[in-house]
Amino acid sequence: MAKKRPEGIKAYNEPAGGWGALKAVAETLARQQVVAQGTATLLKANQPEGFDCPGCAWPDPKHTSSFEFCENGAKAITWESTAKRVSPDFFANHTVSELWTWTDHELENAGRLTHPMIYDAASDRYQPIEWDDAFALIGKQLNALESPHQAEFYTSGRASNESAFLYQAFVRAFGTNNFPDCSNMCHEATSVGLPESIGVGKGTVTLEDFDHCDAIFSFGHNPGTNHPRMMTTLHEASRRGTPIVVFNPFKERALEKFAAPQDPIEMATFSSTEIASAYHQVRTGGDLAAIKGMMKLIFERDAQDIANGGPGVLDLAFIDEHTVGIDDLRRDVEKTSWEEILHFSGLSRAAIESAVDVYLNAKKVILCYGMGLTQHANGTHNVQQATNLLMLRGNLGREGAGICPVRGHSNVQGDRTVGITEIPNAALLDGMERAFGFRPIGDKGHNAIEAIEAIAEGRSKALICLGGNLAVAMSDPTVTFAGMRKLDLAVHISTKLNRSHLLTGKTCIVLPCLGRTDLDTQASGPQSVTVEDSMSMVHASRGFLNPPSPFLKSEPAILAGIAQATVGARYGIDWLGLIENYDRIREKIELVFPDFKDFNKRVRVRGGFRLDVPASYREWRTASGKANFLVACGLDEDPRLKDPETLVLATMRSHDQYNTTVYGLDDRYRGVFGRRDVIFISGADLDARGLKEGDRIDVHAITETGPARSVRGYTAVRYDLPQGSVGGYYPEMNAIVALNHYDHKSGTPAYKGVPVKIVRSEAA
Ligand SMILES: Nc1nc2c(c(=O)[nH]1)N[C@H]1C(S)=C(S)[C@@H](COP(=O)(O)OP(=O)(O)OC[C@H]3O[C@@H](n4cnc5c(=O)[nH]c(N)nc54)[C@H](O)[C@@H]3O)O[C@H]1N2
Ligand SMILES: Nc1nc2c(c(=O)[nH]1)N[C@H]1C(S)=C(S)[C@@H](COP(=O)(O)OP(=O)(O)OC[C@H]3O[C@@H](n4cnc5c(=O)[nH]c(N)nc54)[C@H](O)[C@@H]3O)O[C@H]1N2
Ligand SMILES: [Mo]
Repeated sequence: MAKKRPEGIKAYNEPAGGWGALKAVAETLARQQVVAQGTATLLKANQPEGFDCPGCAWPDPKHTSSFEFCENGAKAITWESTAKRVSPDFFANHTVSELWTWTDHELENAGRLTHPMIYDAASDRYQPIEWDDAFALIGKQLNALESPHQAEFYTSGRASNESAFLYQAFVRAFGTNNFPDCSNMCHEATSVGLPESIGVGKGTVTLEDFDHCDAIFSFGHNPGTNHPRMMTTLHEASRRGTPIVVFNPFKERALEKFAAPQDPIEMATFSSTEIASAYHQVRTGGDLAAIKGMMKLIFERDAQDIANGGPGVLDLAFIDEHTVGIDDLRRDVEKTSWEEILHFSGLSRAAIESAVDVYLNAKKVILCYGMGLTQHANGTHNVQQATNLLMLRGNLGREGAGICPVRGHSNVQGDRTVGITEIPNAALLDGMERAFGFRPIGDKGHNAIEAIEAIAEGRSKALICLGGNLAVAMSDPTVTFAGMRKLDLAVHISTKLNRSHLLTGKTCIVLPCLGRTDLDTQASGPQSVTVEDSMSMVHASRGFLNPPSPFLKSEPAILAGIAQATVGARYGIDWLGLIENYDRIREKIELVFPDFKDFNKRVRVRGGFRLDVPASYREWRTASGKANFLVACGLDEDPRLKDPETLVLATMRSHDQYNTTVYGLDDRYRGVFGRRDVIFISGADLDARGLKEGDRIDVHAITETGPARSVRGYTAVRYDLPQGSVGGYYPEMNAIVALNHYDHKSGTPAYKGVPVKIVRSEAA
């Protein structure tokens, strides 16, 4: 007889996508009380005349105007176009202390913010404030700081190019480079790692390359949930017979089996397509070992082939002409023992051999990756070793081949392109001088972790957030929350209420803004904004819904208001004039970044245009002028993992959330319904601890310094995982991620590599 499973836990045997996805969308529409115009909204997502879906950064297929169905895109859109409202009445009815007791889901589910609000400590409530008064107060307080470096300016990746550019111009005119950014918590290992390897911090492939590749390698991303439109690409590739080799400790359902909702036959016949041709359940943090193992074999096969009179298996022409460093890489890989490789990767030698077979059989390989590679203490090394693997066979800068970091937020890549960076280079400073007539300072500013450290230590006293939910997204809520409560000034430009808004310091202001789907009308009429997707395509996005309240402003309008009140006429910048017509902002973008030549013209062409990615045509903007094979010594991500009692926890997204936005409590593809208080753990690890599925457990972070960090009373869910690897949901699990647990090359928090101990709950 089957054992009874814990409440809400059952195996999900359906393919991903399919009817389950359609049903989920229907339920979401009902839950969000989406008004009639909202349903039509879905049809305008990612259309040439429509808006860019705020769901993810996967590119749109060229020349299509057919509707691309995406369950999680639909959730993101309906969540924004909901009929629910958070009005001044709402705040009058709920104190901040009361709201604090609400869940993250309940806070955002209350609806769209409708008025600018300011916190009143005496009544413990947010109260309405006029826009101009809010701007004046913000300007006054920013100018009262001893130094501009006492302020932090956070960006979340939904901001359009226009708002991000205006923001950085304002902050640089104000006088600091403190630009913590959600990208710092996400693909920073890419932004730091790839320039060292190939001279550009972006992916090299286009969507069309997927039509031409003959193998796809996928490391550490979950497209069925986080980039559902990527499933169309993988589904097509699989049907063409292209092998798809997956490395992931979790058997993500969509990577196993997918039914395309746009495929009438699969829908009508309840059939589906196998996606992964091979699924390697690498140990969490074991990718470096797996990739080095692959490279070790490739060198061995090369030597064998040459010994047998063959030409070898490396692309010597590419290596000679385009790269440096292969000898150092070969030495490092040769001295890495198989014993270590198998131990750290958790894979068998046969598995690694089979991956190499696929790799060597393919002439054109694309390697995709996500947070499973970047959010580790050695995240930058992971990215660079993956790049080495491609370079050995010249799988860069030619059709059907290349590296494909799968980005997060819909415009996280664009925000960086247009100047959100704490380390401005000379080109940016020159460009700013050209466009605005002043040269910003070049000192390094704060990234996300440094910003929180500065806030926690009281060195930074003001925080402006352009979107996002920094407090909840960041590691270590104990330190982060306490720091944010000490701020003299916190300003949140947001669409919805979230926990960061409730960390009220002295002055705390929430400014409601338009979202992607809303019509944005300025003095010259309706405006479009632009975004850049994961493959460097820039295109326009225009919302069309009536804004949720007449009191909302667009992000650029809010930023111009703050800039005007803070830096005013300093440097003679006409902030308010710039927003009358966003073409004017784009003209400035073009002046700063020559890559945006003829921006206003090119963005009006259907489908937009691609920004220059020199590595995609084999031009290497590195110090050596070549692509660099880089060495990462050792395989051990974290010495604390040596202890056999220690498990490594990956904190991940469920199928029903967008980062800190929790839409609902189901994680359908992983078979979890109506709850999030679970830890996924292998049968072997349960047995080793005398535990069984359903037991209540406590998870303790292993820390040498600082306070003990634990989450308690979670339910153990037996899961097909490599021994030693466990998983839990973000953001809840941030409670056990120390602030100083990050990749020291890039500053990316190691959210996927948290050393923990798991014991029977004391609360049981
Ligand atoms: N619906 C929805 N869409 C989203 C988001 C969302 O929250 N919801 N978030 C957006 C953002 S900002 C981002 S950055 C992306 C995130 O998209 P993903 O990169 O897919 O992020 P995660 O869900 O955190 O985890 C990815 C995968 O990494 C695997 N993994 C964990 N540790 C390891 C490891 O050590 N090695 C390997 N090989 N795999 C590992 C996990 O099993 C999981 O399948 O999605 C974007 N799109
Ligand atoms: N443990 C753990 N922590 C993680 C991660 C992880 O995998 N594990 N992932 C990390 C990653 S990859 C990322 S990107 C960060 C995400 O960090 P953030 O980007 O800071 O967080 P989000 O949850 O995306 O932000 C949600 C809020 O954005 C606001 N918002 C939504 N749309 C708009 C808009 O159009 N304009 C404006 N101004 N505001 C808007 C809403 O008010 C909403 O409450 O979290 C990181 N934290
Ligand atoms: Mo992200």
